[in-house]
Amino acid sequence: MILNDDDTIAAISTAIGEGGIGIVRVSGKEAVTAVEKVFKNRKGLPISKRRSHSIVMGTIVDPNDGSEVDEVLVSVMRAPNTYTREDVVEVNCHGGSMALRRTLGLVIAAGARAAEPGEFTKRAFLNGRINLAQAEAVIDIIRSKTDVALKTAMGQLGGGLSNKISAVAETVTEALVQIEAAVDFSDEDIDVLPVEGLVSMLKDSLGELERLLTTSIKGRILKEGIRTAIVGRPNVGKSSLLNALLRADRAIVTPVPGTTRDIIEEIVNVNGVPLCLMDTAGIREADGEVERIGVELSRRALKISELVLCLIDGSKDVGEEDLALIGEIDTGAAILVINKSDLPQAPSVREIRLPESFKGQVEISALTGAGIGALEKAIEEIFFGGELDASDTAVITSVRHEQLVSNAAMRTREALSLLCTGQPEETISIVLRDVIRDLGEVTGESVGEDVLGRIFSQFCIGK
Ligand SMILES: Nc1nc2c(ncn2[C@@H]2O[C@H](COP(=O)(O)OP(=O)(O)OP(=O)(O)O)[C@@H](O)[C@H]2O)c(=O)[nH]1
Ligand SMILES: [Mg+2]
Repeated sequence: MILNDDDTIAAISTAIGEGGIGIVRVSGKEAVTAVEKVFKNRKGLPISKRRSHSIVMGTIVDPNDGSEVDEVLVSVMRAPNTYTREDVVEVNCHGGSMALRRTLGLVIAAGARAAEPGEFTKRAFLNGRINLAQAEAVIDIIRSKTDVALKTAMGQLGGGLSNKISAVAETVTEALVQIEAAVDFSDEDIDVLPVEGLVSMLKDSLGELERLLTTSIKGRILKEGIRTAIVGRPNVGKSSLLNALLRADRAIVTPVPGTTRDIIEEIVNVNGVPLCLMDTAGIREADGEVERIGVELSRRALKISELVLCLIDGSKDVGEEDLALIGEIDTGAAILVINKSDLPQAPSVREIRLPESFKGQVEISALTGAGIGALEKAIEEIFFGGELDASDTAVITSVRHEQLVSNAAMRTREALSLLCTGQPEETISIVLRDVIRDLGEVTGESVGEDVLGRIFSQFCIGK
């Protein structure tokens, strides 16, 4: 791997816009000297003479004309105990975009270069402070929308997943070493391959990989939330249900059928399960352009969702349109939600035949809140069998990791079958090398520039 040891990078690391403070971060060999050229402290030693991890107050001054740009606090952190393992200097400016941009411009003129997205974290990875899976966890932490997602990402940053993967890679490497040792003896017509021991090592590894793969659905859910659409005919109480689950008046509720037109999206936390909840326009033969578009959007939401909460009004007889809609929901998971249980119930509601996609049926009143708890329980039950354990830190949350682990599992299975059918050691060793390479790509031990480029380009500049 190529390491641009020599250049020093700089970027505004805080969000754009006005804020209490904003930070220009500089990392690399010239970090201290570059900042020193544009910084004047009130008293004491220049920053190059300060001890590591100290903070100095002073002013950013344009060396060209001596004009003062901002009053700042400068933190000096010397390698290797820093985010990037290089010298890092952070200039805490007043959080206006002008002060930050001018400070960054001056630091760049003084010898730094503008950092690419994720380049600080990339350096932390290249310099060996964190592995690739941990670097990816940094993006997940930034993007976390729920407590559980944050907790899972923190687990990954702490090495939860990488440790498991490395342990498997180690076992497979050990098996490979034994197999390759046998190749060296293959001329001597003696059976040196400890097949039984190898089979058990590979079986253990396969078991662990398969177990990790089972966490991937849960991992993705924890990270992104379950895409959930609330659908039903107009006026059945969809928006009221969204509000009840959110415990806030988010969507407009009126007695007029056809109130909701646009899709309203909110993240809600249901017993620790994050739902990306979509309230939709009531589905019916629409009158008018706006409503027609709304109904189209509802149908699209229905298609892309992983969970459908199909709502009917329990106080009214079930109509053709209700049945047609229920029939449409034939894939994924759905729950029939019978609303308005506070009103006298129509008997026909109990006789609905549900397609297999329906995993349950719950009676609620979005108005009084009755049954909302039971609905939440039903949702948790569908996705986690009622046992959501967010404390498991070895969870696969990214598609990239899932593909690599799945490939590794497939190749391990193949190696096992080659081993059991007495195939040549050379063939088995090729397959095992693939397994080790795939696992190494998760943690970044064997990974190309292109993969790195793709991963770090998802970061924001300054991270
Ligand atoms: N009695 C009773 N009324 C309810 C209940 N839930 C909703 N309503 C009423 O039903 C009417 C429609 O509620 P909404 O939540 O706007 O229904 P919607 O399905 O979003 O309607 P559209 O957006 O028009 O498709 C309102 O007057 C609500 O107050 C309930 O559980 N019990
Ligand atoms: Mg509505």
